[in-house]
Amino acid sequence: MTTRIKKLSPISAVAAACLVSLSAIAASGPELVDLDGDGVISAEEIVQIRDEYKQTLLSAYDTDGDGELSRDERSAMRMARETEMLNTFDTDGDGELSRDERRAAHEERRAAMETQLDVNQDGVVSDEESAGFDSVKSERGRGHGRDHGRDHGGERGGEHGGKRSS
Ligand SMILES: [Ca+2]
Ligand SMILES: [Ca+2]
Ligand SMILES: [Ca+2]
Repeated sequence: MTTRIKKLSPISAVAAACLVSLSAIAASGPELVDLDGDGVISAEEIVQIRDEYKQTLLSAYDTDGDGELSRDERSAMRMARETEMLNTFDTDGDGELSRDERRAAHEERRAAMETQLDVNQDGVVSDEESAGFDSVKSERGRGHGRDHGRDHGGERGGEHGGKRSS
């Protein structure tokens, strides 16, 4: 007796099909890749990928080309993202995301993230594999939003000593 394992869920099929569209990019976030091929996705790699992702979004939604996203441009981006979320996860087609649908979206993203982090594809995200992501995540959790104290008073009046006799 063989059990058929149905691995291809409709959701991931749709997600894969949507990779071409920019709104899909906006909805799904950047894909994490082990850029230097050392087997782990380091915090630096994640930062770099996110920066590039921001650039992608910027070039996609910066319609007036001034190099930043205005409020209108941002809301256009958000709309595209939401539409994409609906297209992908509104499984009952009622035009909004129920709690279950949101959860499914969340799960899907988490699964995708884990697949990406599992660089050696052994089905397990090891501590090494998740370390970079974890450190970026905790950093983001802490210093979110406001730029509080850009430089914490590094050099204050440093005229000190330095007598030289030649
Ligand atoms: Ca790496
Ligand atoms: Ca729905
Ligand atoms: Ca792994």
